[in-house]
Amino acid sequence: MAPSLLAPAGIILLLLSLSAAQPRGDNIATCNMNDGFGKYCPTTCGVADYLLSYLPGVNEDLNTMQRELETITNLTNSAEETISYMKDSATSAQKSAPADPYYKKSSNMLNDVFRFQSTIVAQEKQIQELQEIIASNERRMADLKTAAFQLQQRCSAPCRDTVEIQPLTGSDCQDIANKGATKSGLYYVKPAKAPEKFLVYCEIDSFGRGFTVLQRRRDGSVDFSKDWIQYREGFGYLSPDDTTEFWLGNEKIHLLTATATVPIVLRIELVDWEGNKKYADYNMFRIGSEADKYRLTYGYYFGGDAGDAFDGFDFGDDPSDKFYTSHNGMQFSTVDSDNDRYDGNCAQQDGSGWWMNRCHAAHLNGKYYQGGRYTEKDAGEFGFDNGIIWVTWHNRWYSMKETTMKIIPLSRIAAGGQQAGVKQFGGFGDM
Ligand SMILES: [Ca+2]
Repeated sequence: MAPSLLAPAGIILLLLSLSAAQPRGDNIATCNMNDGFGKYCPTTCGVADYLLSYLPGVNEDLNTMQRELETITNLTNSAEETISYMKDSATSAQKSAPADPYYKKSSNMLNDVFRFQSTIVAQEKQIQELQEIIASNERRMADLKTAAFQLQQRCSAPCRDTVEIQPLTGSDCQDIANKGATKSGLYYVKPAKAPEKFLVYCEIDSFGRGFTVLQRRRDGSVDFSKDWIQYREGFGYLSPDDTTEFWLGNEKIHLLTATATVPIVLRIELVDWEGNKKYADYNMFRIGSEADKYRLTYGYYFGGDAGDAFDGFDFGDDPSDKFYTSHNGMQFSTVDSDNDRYDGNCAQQDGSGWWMNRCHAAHLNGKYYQGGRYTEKDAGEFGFDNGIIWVTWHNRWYSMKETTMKIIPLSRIAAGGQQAGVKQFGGFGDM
């Protein structure tokens, strides 16, 4: 009897733990920062991350319930067998009860029968209890499924009610600006060969230039140590007021650049920990397809005051330093996809995703170091975790405070003159 009582106790504990877990899903309605969704719209991987974080727990709970139910079924079967046996015994005892000479024996047998009958009643009661527990478990599982379904529905349209998305759309932000948009914010774009529209942050300035923003680092609030799929799909948060960190996603960057019919300029903007701002422009910027591991190519360094770090840097260790730290033509690497020119895996060493060579002189997805300074002591799981690098500016291992990667058609970059571009850049960060 004892083991059969232990099992329901275990189930009750399990149910308690499930009911305790359930309200976590309900918090998503408010999308609060502490519950995985951040302040604004998560990118695809933000939602996936959140759901995936629940998956192991839910799977384990379901497996545990399954096991408990099997145990109960076994116990029920064995109880039924016992009852059946008891009934048979009682019947045969009654049948075999002879007349007077065997009165005493018969009486004993009858007592046995009564005892068996009371046992049967007790067993039946227990079976009923077990059946109630099963029914309750089934109800809980149904509730859990409903909750999971609601969670999925919420995640499919995250936070739209709290985020202002501009109505104009276009192939990119310049297209949207050309249609008359004057306000920076979140817009849907659909490049020529994109299967569906997707959300981007458009930085639209007073010259009518519409930059499509690919990457933002601001405060280290988003972990850039992500895998291939996350870098492909994008991660972090897009915000209408440009306050959050994100990687737009390699597939989207590919669609925005590779299918463009005009030359595209990549503008990189950097802010150091003293508040100084610099930039670098690359013309004919293009990211290849996933089949080509999102290879980075550009035509030439188009200017800027931050220096041409994409061209590599002579660190003074080896004559081939510059060659092996250049980035033009490099494929994208992540912790789980090594496409670099190094024996090891640069992305794994740095815990990031980037167009690694062997390894880099520019690395804007590196680890975020508050204050910008770091040393060999800042070793990660696999080695020396490099910071956010644009080595041609500070000429040493210095990690940036803020970075932006954004694109615009070449024909518009100089609208209002290159000086205007610099002036515009001076305002970045206060928007
Ligand atoms: Ca390698």
